[in-house]
Amino acid sequence: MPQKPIVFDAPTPEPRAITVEAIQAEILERLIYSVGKDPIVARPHDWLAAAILTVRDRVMDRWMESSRETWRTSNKRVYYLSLEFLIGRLMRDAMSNVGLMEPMRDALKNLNVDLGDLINLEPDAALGNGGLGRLAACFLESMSSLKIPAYGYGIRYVHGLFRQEMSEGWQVELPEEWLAHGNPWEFERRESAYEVGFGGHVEPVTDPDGSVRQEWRPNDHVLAVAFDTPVVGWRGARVNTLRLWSAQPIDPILLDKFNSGDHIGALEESSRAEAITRVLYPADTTAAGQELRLRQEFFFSSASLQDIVRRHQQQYGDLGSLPDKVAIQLNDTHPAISIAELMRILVDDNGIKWAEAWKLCSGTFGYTNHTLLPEALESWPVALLERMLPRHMQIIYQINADVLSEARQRAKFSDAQIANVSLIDENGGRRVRMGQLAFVGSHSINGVSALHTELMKQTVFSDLHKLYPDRINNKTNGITPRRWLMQCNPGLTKLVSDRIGAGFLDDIDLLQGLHAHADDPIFQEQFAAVKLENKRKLARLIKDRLNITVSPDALFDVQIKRIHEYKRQLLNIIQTVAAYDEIRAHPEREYVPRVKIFAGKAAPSYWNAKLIIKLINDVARVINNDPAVRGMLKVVFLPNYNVSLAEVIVPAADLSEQISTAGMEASGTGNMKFMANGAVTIGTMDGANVEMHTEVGDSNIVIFGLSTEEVNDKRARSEVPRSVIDNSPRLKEALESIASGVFSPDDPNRYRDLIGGLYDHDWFMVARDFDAYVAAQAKVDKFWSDKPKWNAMAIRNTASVGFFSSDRTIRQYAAEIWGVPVPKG
Ligand code: GPQ
Repeated sequence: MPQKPIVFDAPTPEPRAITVEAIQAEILERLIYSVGKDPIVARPHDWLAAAILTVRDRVMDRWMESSRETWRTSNKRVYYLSLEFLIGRLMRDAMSNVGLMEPMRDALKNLNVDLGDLINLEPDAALGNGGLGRLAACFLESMSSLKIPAYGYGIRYVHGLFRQEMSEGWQVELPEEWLAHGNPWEFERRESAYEVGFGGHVEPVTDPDGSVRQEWRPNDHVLAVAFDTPVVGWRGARVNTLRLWSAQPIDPILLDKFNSGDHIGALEESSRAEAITRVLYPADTTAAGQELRLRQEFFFSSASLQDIVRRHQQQYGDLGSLPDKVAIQLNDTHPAISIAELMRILVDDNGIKWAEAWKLCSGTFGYTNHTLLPEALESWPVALLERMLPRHMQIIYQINADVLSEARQRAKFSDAQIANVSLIDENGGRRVRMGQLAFVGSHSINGVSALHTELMKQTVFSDLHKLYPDRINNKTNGITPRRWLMQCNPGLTKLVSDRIGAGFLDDIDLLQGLHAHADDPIFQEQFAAVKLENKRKLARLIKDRLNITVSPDALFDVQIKRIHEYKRQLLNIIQTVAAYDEIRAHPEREYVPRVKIFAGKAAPSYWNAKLIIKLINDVARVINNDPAVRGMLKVVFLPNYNVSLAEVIVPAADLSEQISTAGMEASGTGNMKFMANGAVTIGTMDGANVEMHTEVGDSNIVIFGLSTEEVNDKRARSEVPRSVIDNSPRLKEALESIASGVFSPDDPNRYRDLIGGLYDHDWFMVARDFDAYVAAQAKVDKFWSDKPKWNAMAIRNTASVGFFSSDRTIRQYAAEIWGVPVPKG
């Protein structure tokens, strides 16, 4: 039954005036009437809550107006489904985007509260692991800034990504408690709750007209309750909604059990349901493979689709117009089960014919692939799916039958090709491949950088690409310049505005205007002075947290990201050891003083990644305490890397390490953040580094190492790298010192196997790229020693970053995948 359409003709309220007095009064009002605290006794967290509520109030009008407009104009909506949203803090972002920074600062000052302190008190919303989740957050902000009607759908994890602490240089994981003081940003929507089913069986049902349809009868239900957070665009252009689902029991307490004295059993259902949204899986680019993870995936997919379909029917009354009014983007395969769920809703619940439903479905979905790493490609045992989602398994079989018959008949595929495109992997236990499901159920499949998209066509999806040659397309990633330039680097923002005008705040491509000033000595000095100030701030943070003194005049050489063998923190730390050996061997030579800065989390079950963290800390201890180094080299590992820490480190970096094995980093987005803030990149021809090289020009980036083809070639010939090591005395010496326990006297064998792996197979080409990396670092030293040259390079990086704005990326998604207009201005 179509519901009654909503008519929005209420007048839009006039925006309230932004004056310090008004805001001050609002903060006090919020403190007293919403937080319930007397200003005399209010604690910092009370002020934070009052401040957030004040800012939130100020975006409400825009929020409501935004959604009214979409109902009124019948514009197409975009739904971004993602298991991760790595948002970080929201207050500064929201204040800055609606122009409240200064009035809030002054109003709080009048109340004897420091805005900066409050900003730093806000916990990070760390509902993601790394690049994939942070991309989702940048995209949401850009969609609001570009006035695209959009919703983010995800999970409201009670515990986001774990907190990392160090115990004698080892990573220790502790639960993260971002909700400990409540979350003033969110609105709980009890009225937007949906039942999500699991398990049970499928029954054929005969309708009054004699037709037979399948009906899923789950035997287990949980409630998905919506929590909404406003996402404010630049200058308040639009306010979209991030809707996160929380799992709750249908019956919070089983009274029968309780009354019979089984008090624990009475709560069983409750804890089973709540387990679904309790914690974020901490593995990045590795499929979790556990049943609870599949429950998470289906839970949020089903709730989101029920919500989308309800909203669509309420406005349009039928589902035939779904692809015209709805675009659903799948952020990797984590929500890919949505394809089967939408088919179930269309065919079983709404009686739409299979072929018609399939058209609606693939017209609605788009799928973004974020990695080619085989361990990340999700697949689920058929037996598990049959048990947890029996109807979906039938639907997947039906889809597969259609695809395979098309492959045989139209494309005349061989058996090997059929095996490649099949949704069922028949090797070693039957499994459903979520990448294949996402591909066939979508009209667009995109990669996240030019190289990655090409490799997708050649590798995982080569045969699907032959079958559907116009589906794969590229959308190179981007970052929001609001958070990653304007907010995190106010000094640079002001300098650039003073020089080329403030137009770049609204049109990032105007940064190109900086090229004309790149060689101006005065501008260079000012640019360097801003960098120095940011480095001082970081140096203070390093002193506070680690009690290590670093000189802001040294070159800050930074590698911050998840710890992974393919990202090659190991290459960086081995080169650090080689530099240390050289300083000790040749005390008479001159060196460029460097601070090697590392930060990043390892997946708790990823042993080698955790060992690499320990190695960095072991090397740091030895180097930082060796008087022979005379401050030429310092090594710093900053614990608990997160968005807020990145916002301090990135503006302070001179050198950005983007040194993944070619062909393995789908895009990278940290690389873009550093570029925006005037760091020079040392990197391989991998991911979006390739496009950065094009944008900034060969002379303003330091590229080294094997190409993707060379890597593949060496792997195919499975040659052993031993001779490479034997021919590089520097590498040999560094490896032998690490392997023999120079940095781990308490456990001399600690790194034997880690280093031994480089001799045996060296899958990630650490040994084979080593000499090229050392040569590239020597080039960096040379450029750094020529200050005008370095400054010009740094300025040209900022000047060239426009292409890497997520506004550009989102415009391309809008035009080429979603078919939604982006209003001008
Ligand atoms: N990425 Cl599959 C993640 O952060 N997590 C994941 O689970 C997968 C990919 C990253 C990828 O490694 C980076 O190269 C990309 O820049 C990033 O996604 C965003 O596309």
